[in-house]
Amino acid sequence: MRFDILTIFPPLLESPLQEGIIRRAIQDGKIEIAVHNIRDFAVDRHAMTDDRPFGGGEGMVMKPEPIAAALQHVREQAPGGRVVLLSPQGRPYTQQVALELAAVEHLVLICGRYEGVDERIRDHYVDEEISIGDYILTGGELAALVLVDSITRLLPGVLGCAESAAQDTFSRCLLKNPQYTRPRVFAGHEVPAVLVNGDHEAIAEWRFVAAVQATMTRRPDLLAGVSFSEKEMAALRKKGMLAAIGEIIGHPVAAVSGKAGG
Ligand code: 9D3
Repeated sequence: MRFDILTIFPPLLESPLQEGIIRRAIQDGKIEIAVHNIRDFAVDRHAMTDDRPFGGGEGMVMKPEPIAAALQHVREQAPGGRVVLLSPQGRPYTQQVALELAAVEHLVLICGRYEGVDERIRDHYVDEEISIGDYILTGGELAALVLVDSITRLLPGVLGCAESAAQDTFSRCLLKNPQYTRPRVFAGHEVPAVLVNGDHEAIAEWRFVAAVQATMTRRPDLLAGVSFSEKEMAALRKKGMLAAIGEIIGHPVAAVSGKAGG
């Protein structure tokens, strides 16, 4: 998958894209990321990328020509590509949207700044507009990083185990179970015994139950649409959790045949 990112602050994007799973995905050729400085495509001799709004009003607006020229440059390098404008007015970004975008071969991400971009860019160059949440950022750069990060980890072969993203508890609306690493006893605090006794069946059940527990306490709203296999239901019932979830969602938990247990 190819990402082209248009920004007036390329350094904001550099180091986050040079570490960890993203770095490895680039090295392995799973993704390609090109960051383009919109200022390089400015049309006047002062390389201005913003200007005052017609009709007056607060702040500055990003000029259309540099963005259009940067998009033109990207198209010359790689035609096609879905053009996404990161903006507070956009469609809310969710795991569902990440899955949708992970199926696209080429994404072009435009990072807005100031009060926004000239409406004609939105009207004639942008395929969709995305917001990463209801809070105010100083620009679209961090949002672009959120998209690159969440999409990249969904691509085949990017995570260590190819299946690990598909089996993610999050893709079925559960939070992750708590994680532990060595040492087994840290400052007198022990790792749950089940995780170190080598019973893989028991470990799988513990992880599942712990994920549901975390979700019940921290994000009970996520349980609204959840369903469990018979095996999972049995594990929850044993802990008295099935009834508790029923209380939270307002109706008995539904069993689903398709989901593998554990
Ligand atoms: C204080 C300025 N606001 C007037 C009510 C409008 C505004 C313009 C530009 C607010 C934020 C921004 C910059 N933000 C983004 O470009 C952005 C963003 C965000 O702020 N929140 C969540 N997702 C995104 S994606 C891009």
